Amino acid sequence: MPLNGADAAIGKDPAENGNHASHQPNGKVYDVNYEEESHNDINAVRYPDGSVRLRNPNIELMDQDILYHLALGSGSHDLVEMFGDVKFVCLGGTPKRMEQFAYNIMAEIGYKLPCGTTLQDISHFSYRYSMYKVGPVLSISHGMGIPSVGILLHEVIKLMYHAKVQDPVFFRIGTCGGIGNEGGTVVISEEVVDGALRNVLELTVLGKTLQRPAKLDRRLARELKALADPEDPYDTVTGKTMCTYDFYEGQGRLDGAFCDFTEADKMEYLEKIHKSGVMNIEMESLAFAALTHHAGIKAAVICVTILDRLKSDQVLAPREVLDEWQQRPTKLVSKYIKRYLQMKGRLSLDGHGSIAVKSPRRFKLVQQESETYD
Ligand code: R2B
Ligand code: URA
Repeated sequence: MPLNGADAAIGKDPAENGNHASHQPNGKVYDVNYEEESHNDINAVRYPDGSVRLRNPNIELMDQDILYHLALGSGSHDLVEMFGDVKFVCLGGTPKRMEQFAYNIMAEIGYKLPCGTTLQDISHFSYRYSMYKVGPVLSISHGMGIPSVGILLHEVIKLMYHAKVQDPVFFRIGTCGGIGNEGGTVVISEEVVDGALRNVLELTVLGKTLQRPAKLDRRLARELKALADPEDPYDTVTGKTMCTYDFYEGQGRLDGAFCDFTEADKMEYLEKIHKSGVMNIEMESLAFAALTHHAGIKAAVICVTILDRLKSDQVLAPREVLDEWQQRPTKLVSKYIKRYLQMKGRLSLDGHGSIAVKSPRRFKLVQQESETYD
């Protein structure tokens, strides 16, 4: 298949996009001025071979690092053997959807499981998140909201480091409420903002509130948009995504257990954010963009609207319709991954990916620890 303009750009690493955060870790907490410091200090987030470097000097001094919510550990598992070939990390809300995504991507890239085997939830013993691996693709559930995706991202970014993964690309695929976009529209985020239209993630650390810039890779967003099929019976658009800490009051819904504003207040707010370019509202993109940016990881957010918030608060579409809509972002991401692997000649895959135990004793302990506690 001939490559078009979008394909030509696929596969460049973040260094080429100037998409790095850039200060050396020093253990202190302070407000970071990214505009001043994003002068492409790639050394802060990458080793010379392109593998992920952590902005935390503590980790390499630890005897082992237990990735508690993933039920994995650097002492218990051979993470390089298990995950060293990863290129794409796809995150989405629910375990079922991410299991389904893993099967979809398997079909898309022609990955075959050895006879008699099935996909395994690698993080099963955490009972928190689910993780599936299909060749160079990880498919992981992130739960709902910023705290859930934030915890997951800390551990997945550390996993990238321990596994010596080179220049990974992260995607969040999910659902959202449209702002002036009817149900079934695919929105690729160019920017993310909070409920007050600020594009930073606020985090209180040691009693001080710091702000992390929430930035996505614009080029990746454009490449994804270019892959949308004009024949699709729905729109694929790019724009600003609002991320809130709540589904009800935080998104201006009148139908939560509490509501202290009127319908007119709600419409005034939604019209205001619509005018400022907000295309959709969801609940994870701010942390996703801020943490991937801080790690120098190229990332994109692709969501499907399940209603138009200018018309309703309740999700009224039937289950089968919602199921079909939710396939739409996954189709786009699968297409991107397939094109990338085709271009790199990586569609035939090697044997990475089965569970490889380094220390049976530590392996058992990690499983028990993740299993036992709430
Ligand atoms: C979209 O849908 C979920 C709320 O229903 C939330 O995780 C989100 O971002
Ligand atoms: N997810 C959200 O966060 N909001 C919606 O309105 C729909 C899905």
